[in-house]
Amino acid sequence: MSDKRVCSYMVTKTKTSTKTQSAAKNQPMTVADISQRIAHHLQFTQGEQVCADQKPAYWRATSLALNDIIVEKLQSTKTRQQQSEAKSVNYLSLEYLMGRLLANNLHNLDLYKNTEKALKDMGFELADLCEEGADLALGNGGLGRLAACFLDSLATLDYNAMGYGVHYQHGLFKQSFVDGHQVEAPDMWREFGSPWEICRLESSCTIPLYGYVEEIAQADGTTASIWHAGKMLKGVPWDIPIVGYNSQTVNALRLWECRADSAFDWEQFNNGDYLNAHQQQVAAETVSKALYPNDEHDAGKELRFVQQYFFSACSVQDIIARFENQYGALADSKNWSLFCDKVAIQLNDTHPTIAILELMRSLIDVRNIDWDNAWAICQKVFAYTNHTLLPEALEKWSVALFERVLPRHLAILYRINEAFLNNDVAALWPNNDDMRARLSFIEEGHERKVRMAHLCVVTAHKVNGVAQIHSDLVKQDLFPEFNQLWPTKLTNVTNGITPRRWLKACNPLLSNLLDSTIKGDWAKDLNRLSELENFADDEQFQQQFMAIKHQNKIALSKEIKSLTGVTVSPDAIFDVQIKRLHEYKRQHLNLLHIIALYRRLLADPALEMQPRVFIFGAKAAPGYQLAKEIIYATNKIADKINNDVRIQNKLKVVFLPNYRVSLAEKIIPAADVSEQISTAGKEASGTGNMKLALNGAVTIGTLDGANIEIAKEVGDDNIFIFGLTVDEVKALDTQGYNPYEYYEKNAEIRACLDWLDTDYFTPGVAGELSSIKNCFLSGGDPYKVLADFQSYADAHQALDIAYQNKKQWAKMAILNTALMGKFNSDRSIEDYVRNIWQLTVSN
Ligand code: 26Q
Repeated sequence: MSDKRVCSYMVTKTKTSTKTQSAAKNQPMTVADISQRIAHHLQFTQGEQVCADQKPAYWRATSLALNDIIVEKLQSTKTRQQQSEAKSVNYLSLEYLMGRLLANNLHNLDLYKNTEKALKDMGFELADLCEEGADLALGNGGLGRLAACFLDSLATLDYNAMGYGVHYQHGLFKQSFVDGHQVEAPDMWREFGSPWEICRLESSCTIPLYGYVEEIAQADGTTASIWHAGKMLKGVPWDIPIVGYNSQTVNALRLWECRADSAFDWEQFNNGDYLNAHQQQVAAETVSKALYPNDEHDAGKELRFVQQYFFSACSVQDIIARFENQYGALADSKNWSLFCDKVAIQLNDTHPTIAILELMRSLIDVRNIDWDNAWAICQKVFAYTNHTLLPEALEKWSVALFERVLPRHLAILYRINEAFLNNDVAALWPNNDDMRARLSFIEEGHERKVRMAHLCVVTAHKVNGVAQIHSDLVKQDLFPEFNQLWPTKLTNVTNGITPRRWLKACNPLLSNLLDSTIKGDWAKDLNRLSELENFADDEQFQQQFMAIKHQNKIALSKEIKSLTGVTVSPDAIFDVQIKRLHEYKRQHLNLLHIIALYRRLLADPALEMQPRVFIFGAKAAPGYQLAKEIIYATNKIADKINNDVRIQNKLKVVFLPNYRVSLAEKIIPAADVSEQISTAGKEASGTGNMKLALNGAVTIGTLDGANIEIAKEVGDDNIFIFGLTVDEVKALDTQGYNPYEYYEKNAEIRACLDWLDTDYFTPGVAGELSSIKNCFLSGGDPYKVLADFQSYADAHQALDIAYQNKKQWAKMAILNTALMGKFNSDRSIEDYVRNIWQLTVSN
């Protein structure tokens, strides 16, 4: 690893002619500086071609020009961080949902306005150019977007941080609808390269796997383990700079691309087996080829296991190399404890768990550190975040697979497990085989499996949930025995979102109003928004606030028209449910209620009701049949409703295709109502709930995840809470839940479900939507949709009445924006820093 070589390369690079006066003096860039830099890239990088659509070229030139500035700052950050010797946090995540970078990087560097001017002189609208690049969609949903928000906050707060991830060739699939069905196409985010990436070839690493372990007796009576790997992979890092907002810092997101190890294959090549050597290359590249599109569900595939290991091993090797580069060899015993003082590693769910075993292996086998010291280091360095209680999402890998791919790691895992069972478990529960079996890393049975979460909890010095209720349930229901063993280990860090992307950049009209109303920089200190409380009753402010909402709704209406062909009125209530498609998130509860409203309108066309547009955005995992059927049903029902003249445009339903970060940025500023309707106890936190409320949408939601904390912040008058609580759901389960009872007793539920058996929504094909009815009835309705239906419908009625009172609604919307300060991801990061990572600022 030679990071020093990287430095010298960068120094020469900054001496090129593009470096301008203001950059050298660290002053804000002038419009002329920016124009000059863009022109430079148009001429030399793009090679100035005349073509009809020049937008892509200008987008690229602008991005490259900005990246030059960013890379200079990245280098000065690295120098400063090394000099300060500040502890660093390494965030290990298989997913990062970054979205587009141009607008955010410009805002964070305070270059947006000047770049806008520079481009205007060249005949372009910056806002248009910002729509050009593909989203970086290297993630599925909440967990990946959280990682992206955290990187923004870490850089904004001047912490020394590195994000580690996978350089997937294809991110999350692109979604379209064909006759209402979801169709997936590969994402090609870097088909022609990305202007934001820097390939760090000199920091590449080699990763062994497969093969066997040889035990060799040592003179001192111990045994040494030598792993003879059967295959080698090469990890090539690509860095994406992460620009802090109004801060000193540019950190990096380091993404690993998998290649075949050329040295390894050279022999084969020399032996004349050229094609086979090529085959190796192709096989290796599949490891980082594509993101697994499952969320909340364990895929259980060998390639996914190899992907997780490859990523974890590259990251651990890199962390050690960076440490040794700065502080000297880890094999030197005085540096062991220093490592713990300088390095924190956060595991984003159990996906990177193998990093624990890889660090143990590196310390013991490669650096000759003894077991006890290696274990002590791991326990001090690692912490783990849990994002789910759903049993199907808890990762388990077959022991046979583990043994074949990572024989040495499995041996280490066994030894950690033995020590844990014989020391910790035996001390609290002596001679208790039942407890041993429950807590063991190995689940016995027909196929023996490794419980990844158990290794995480035993190793980590802190384990956190992502909202208070979720963390309480992690303690009570998921890991009660671990909580008994180590009462201070399990803790909470409530999630947050970056106000830079989710207000400043995506909602410029509201941002301007806030700038002119609030003292200080609310985008850095979001609690300042509470000053708005003083304006919540101010009629003039209410009008300004709601006029902006209306403008944003007009813009979204145009987008809806162009994406779906459906005309919607910006005067209607925009009611939004945007998130991955999952039974537990209950898009089908929303749909059932839409069917009920439609029936009511048909029965009484004069029904007093505010016109409403229901807006959905959701991708279903390609293998998740029922989720795909819910999408299909929604599209079919939408079709019928949108074309039914009898209901006089009082109801519209649109399912926007290809929901992703950049689409969220258009929907969220235009939302009046935020649907957060998961079965209580199932949604760990949610973060869309925070984004929508921050932009002045009023929540209709259950007492689940962060909704509970949102309700506490905004107060009961400014949120519509409905449905069973966690305790009531548990009681219903104990008593035995019978969805047929609701079907039989509630005439509206019965009529709506029976309607799905007809061909009303699918002309000529009766029964096409019966699967939806069946999931409520014969399927047992595991997520209690029918039990919550009436309460949900009542809450919607209350919401409809509240919306009729323009002033009351404006006040609610303003207070939602005003009281979201807590959900700044900067606050989450400060919680992690204080309670888990113990970092100091490096500026
Ligand atoms: C596991 C094994 C194999 C393949 C895929 C997976 C996998 C991938 C992604 C399992 C789970 C996920 C993602 C989970 C997720 O996004 N959870 C969400 O995390 C958010 C951030 O904490 C919370 O706000 C949401 O409540 C939670 O659902």
